[in-house]
Amino acid sequence: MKTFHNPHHALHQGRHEMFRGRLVACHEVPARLDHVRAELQRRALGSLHEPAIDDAALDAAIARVHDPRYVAFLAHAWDEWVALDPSNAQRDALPSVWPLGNPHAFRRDRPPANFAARLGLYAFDAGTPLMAGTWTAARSGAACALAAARAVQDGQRAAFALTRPPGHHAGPDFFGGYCFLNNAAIAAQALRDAGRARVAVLDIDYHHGNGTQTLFYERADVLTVSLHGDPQTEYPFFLGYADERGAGPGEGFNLNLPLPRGTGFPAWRAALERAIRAVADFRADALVVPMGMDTFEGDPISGFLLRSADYTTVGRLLAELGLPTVFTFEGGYAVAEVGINTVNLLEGFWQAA
Ligand code: OKP
Ligand code: ZN
Repeated sequence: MKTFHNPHHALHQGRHEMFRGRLVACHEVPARLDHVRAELQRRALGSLHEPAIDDAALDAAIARVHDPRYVAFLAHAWDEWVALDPSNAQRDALPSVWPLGNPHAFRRDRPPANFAARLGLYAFDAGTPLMAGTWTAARSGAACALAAARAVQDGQRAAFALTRPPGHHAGPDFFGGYCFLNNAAIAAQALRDAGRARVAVLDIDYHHGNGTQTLFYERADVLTVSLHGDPQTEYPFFLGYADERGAGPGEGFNLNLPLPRGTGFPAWRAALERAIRAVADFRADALVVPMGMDTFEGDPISGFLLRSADYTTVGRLLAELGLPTVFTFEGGYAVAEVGINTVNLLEGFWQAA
């Protein structure tokens, strides 16, 4: 198995996120990825690569998923933040004003010139700091996703995009939940564009993959399935219910399996098996797994109770689908254990593949 790791990930290193009226230390830290890479090397699982993708191909793959105005916004965001006030160079950019969805309340068709306002047009939370290196890190992460999709397309059974910031909360023109570019969606679309007729995305992060759901909601060629904490109590709160089944031609091609906080492995596994059956029934030609490791019992911001050994089983169950598979690294904030848990899953997959 090939792992494509993001050599620029540490350029994205937020200081604070807004949480219930306070700025708290960021959970999504560079050490997460370093632990995974170290564990892959320690257990000699597969080979480690930097993505070798040319700029034009990468821009094209990003543009298949994200709106050009949003991409331009991200590319220039830091410079504009600093231009607003030179002392901003010392501070991460976080939004603090948003246009509500009601079309008679606020207009979303007039991106304000004021950059602090424009931040709120594209962000859906105040927990996703943007800094000088964010664009470079996120763009290089998209390159990892594209390289992993190409490796699978070239005949590898599986490939792993080991990158941060994560991606599954990012939509066509929005960021939030620590995510800017949707790496899993970029991989899924790249597989479609390479000729795979039906691609399934099976999101196992603790949090609903709202960005991916939004991106493919009206499409029948990409099945999106997500297993996650019930949005009634869990982030991202405003999407992820079981009655969201897709729309238009995509009707029936989105499956949400929300589970209550406190869910342990037996019930989680039963839901995973249901998700796997949906992927098999769809007759997918390829699989993308947004691989969040925040279902772990020790995760500081999540509420499921999976144990380290369970991830080996998860990997085996995913492998039994028999599909070419791209994994993208998403959440997982129990930093000391995230390497072991991630590699357990990948090793379980590999042993059964
Ligand atoms: C990103 B990914 C915790 C508040 C939660 C956002 C969580 C984003 C999760 N103090 N804030 O899906 O792992
Ligand atoms: Zn998560």
